[in-house]
Amino acid sequence: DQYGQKIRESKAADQRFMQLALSLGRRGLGRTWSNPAVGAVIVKDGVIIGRGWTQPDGRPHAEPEALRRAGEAARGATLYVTLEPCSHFGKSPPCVDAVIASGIARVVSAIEDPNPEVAGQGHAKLRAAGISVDVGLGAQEAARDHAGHFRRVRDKRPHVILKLAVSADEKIAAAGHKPVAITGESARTRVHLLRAQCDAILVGIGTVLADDPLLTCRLPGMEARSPVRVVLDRALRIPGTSKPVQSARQTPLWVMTSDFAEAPAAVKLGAAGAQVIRVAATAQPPWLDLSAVLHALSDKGITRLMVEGGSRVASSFVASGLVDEIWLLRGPDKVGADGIPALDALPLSAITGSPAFKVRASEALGKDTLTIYERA
Ligand code: AOF
Ligand code: ZN
Repeated sequence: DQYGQKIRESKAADQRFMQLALSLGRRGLGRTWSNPAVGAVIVKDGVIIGRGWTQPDGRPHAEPEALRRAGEAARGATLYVTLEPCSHFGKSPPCVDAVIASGIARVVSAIEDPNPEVAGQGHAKLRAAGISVDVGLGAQEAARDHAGHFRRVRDKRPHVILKLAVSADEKIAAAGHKPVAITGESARTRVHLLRAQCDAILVGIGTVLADDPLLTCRLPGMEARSPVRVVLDRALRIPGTSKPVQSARQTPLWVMTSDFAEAPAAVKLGAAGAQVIRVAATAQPPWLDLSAVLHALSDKGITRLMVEGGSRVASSFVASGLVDEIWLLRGPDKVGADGIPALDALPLSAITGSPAFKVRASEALGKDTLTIYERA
């Protein structure tokens, strides 16, 4: 009937506007830490009158951005937002106060904010002010987009994304690190885009010594979106002449080391613009306590961490159970039996055959395939 038709139409409209809010929110991924990247859309009589997303460095928040654009027209309108509006005085005043003052009549919110300062109080305050509040539309996608924030709030560590590019015979490099192409151009583009959407990128000192990678995002126009570069370097072996150190004044470089590392080396790195962070050492590879590394990064505000290698670091992360998401790129060619295995001590089936992970998505990128795994 006509009434049922109306309900279906308004549900479809809610879904459309929430999808838009989610995609606006994603614009901020990698540049809002320690804040989550939230999106907001304000709609009146089926027309979008304001859009907003969390701004670089985390403020303003998404809601005041959208409200500012909607202006007076917000009165009686619906706000779609990808995270519960905040109710606390942080570095910004509470978004719920701005929403209430604007005269918004209805709020469609994707998911509750687990931050103990908010944790349902945002929704409750809106309801107490007479605003109609629906929670849960787009929750699954929002939970993915805010995975870094949720992980940091709940477990005091970042969301960890392991990226692996392997040949047809499951190697990540040729013997002796001789240069060899594993994956092609569109895979490279996707990886650089992922770098831009992460707060920090981590490699082991072995990778720096072997490849001297710059670890920045080098997509045209997106250079400024490079993540913080993190190097695990127990004995502070990173050369002052390496690309990461040479570029430390343009793109942050954090060198994670142990208490045993010599002070003069740390002072030199500091003088070059890098930050030296000391964490607990371990008696076995990877020689630094990975939980302590992640805890230290979370303390500094990192919510989304990409782990890019090498083989030792990747296998230590997998073995430690600290990996939340894996981007596995497979190229078409073989490297040969003497190549460097993807996961040092572990077979690749520690990921692909593990009940701990399930495939979220898979796609072809030129001659390569990308499979994204998430926790099962
Ligand atoms: C929102 N909208 O766009 C974001 C929110 O220190 P503050 O004031 O920036 O508050 C930080 C907290 O606010 C953060 O930990 C998270 O719980 C929430 N982020 N909230 O209403 C937003 N980014
Ligand atoms: Zn807020």
